[in-house]
Amino acid sequence: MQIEKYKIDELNQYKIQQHKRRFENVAADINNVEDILHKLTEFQIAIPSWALGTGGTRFGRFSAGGEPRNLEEKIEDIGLLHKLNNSSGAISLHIPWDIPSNTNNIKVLAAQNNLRFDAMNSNTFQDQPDQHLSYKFGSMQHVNKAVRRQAIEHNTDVIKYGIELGSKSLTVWLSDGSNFPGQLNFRKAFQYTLESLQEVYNALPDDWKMFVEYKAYEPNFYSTTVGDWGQSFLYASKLGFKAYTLVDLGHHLPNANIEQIVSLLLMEEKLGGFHFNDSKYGDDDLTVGSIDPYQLFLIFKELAEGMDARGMNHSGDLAWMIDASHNVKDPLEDLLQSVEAIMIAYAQALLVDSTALAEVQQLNDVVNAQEILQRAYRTDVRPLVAEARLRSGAALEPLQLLRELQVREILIKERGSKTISTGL
Ligand code: RM4
Ligand code: MN
Ligand code: MN
Repeated sequence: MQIEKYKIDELNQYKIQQHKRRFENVAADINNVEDILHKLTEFQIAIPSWALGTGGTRFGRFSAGGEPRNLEEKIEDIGLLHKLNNSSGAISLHIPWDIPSNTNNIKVLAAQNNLRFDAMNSNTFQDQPDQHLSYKFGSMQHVNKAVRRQAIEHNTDVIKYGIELGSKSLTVWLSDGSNFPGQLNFRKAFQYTLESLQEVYNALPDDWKMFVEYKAYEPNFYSTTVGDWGQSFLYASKLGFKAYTLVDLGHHLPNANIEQIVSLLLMEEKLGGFHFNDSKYGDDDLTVGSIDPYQLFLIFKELAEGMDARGMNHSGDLAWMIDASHNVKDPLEDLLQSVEAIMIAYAQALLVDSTALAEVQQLNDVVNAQEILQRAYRTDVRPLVAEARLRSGAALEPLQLLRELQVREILIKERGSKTISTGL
């Protein structure tokens, strides 16, 4: 399915008066509005190839129908999203779920949809049907050298696919750990993992980055070998300058201060990228911003300020990705909501008066510090985000247009109602 540009323009035209009123209202109080709009237009968030099928949990999965049957259809889906919002111009692939059958065709298709290839993701947390040795007791940490070798080779294969596609980074998330006390020697598990990661690191092209993603628990419940940002930071530091920590918002213990973690990782030049989602309890994989939008804003405030302090480019210098987050929602609708929530938090962060904040911090004026943050957070920035979209030819209201164009109904007609996508 394709969305013709004139359909976007038609609905925009219908909404334009209302939009202009709202935009002018908020823009009147912002002196660097053009700069903010430029940053919003530039900002791109990668869509994961494994989040386009209907989600659910390991207990059940309730398909909405029309799920993409292959990588080509996944790219088509992301192309639709990008056409609607002009903010999701990249795809992040999970291997072996999405091995391209013909790399050249895939590259052409991605280019036609204005998409680039973001980080490649490896998978040593599941056993594949044709796999020789099992990952039941871990992969890179495994006591058996042959299992570690298999995991290393899988990762170097993923790098090869990525090179062919033009990706520039590898995300390694390991489910390695233990379920019971005594099961593992922690130091050995760390050393084996480090040695294995080092071999993968050595296979990276010069202009690639490697992201070491941490997770507090699940599927292992007693210990996790890359369990928190401290451990990830340790691996990344020992590996070298191409290795970074990746923060997945669902991978912390309850009430962790993620914005502080982000701030310090940025200071140490070890923050590589993000997986956005939201959670109430653990790795719930809920839509980013659906549970705690204030936390998302606080994270973005640290990101914007920390990146500015180091002269970094907001859009290109970190890898911005969404992780699976749709659960019972239509995945395309969920992804539009996710991107919108990220753009809103980013726009709010750009509104923070950082000079005034630094001054009141120096005076220990706690009350005004809160006022400054919440003034930005409570500004309705949706018209700014919409204006950035309008200027780049995308839809003023992507979600509404998706429904009006009956995208899901058309995809069901094209692909059938019983299709199942690869992924979790
Ligand atoms: C993990 C982690 C990884 C993702 C898998 C599917 O919990 O978030 O980033 O690749 O799930
Ligand atoms: Mn993740
Ligand atoms: Mn996760």
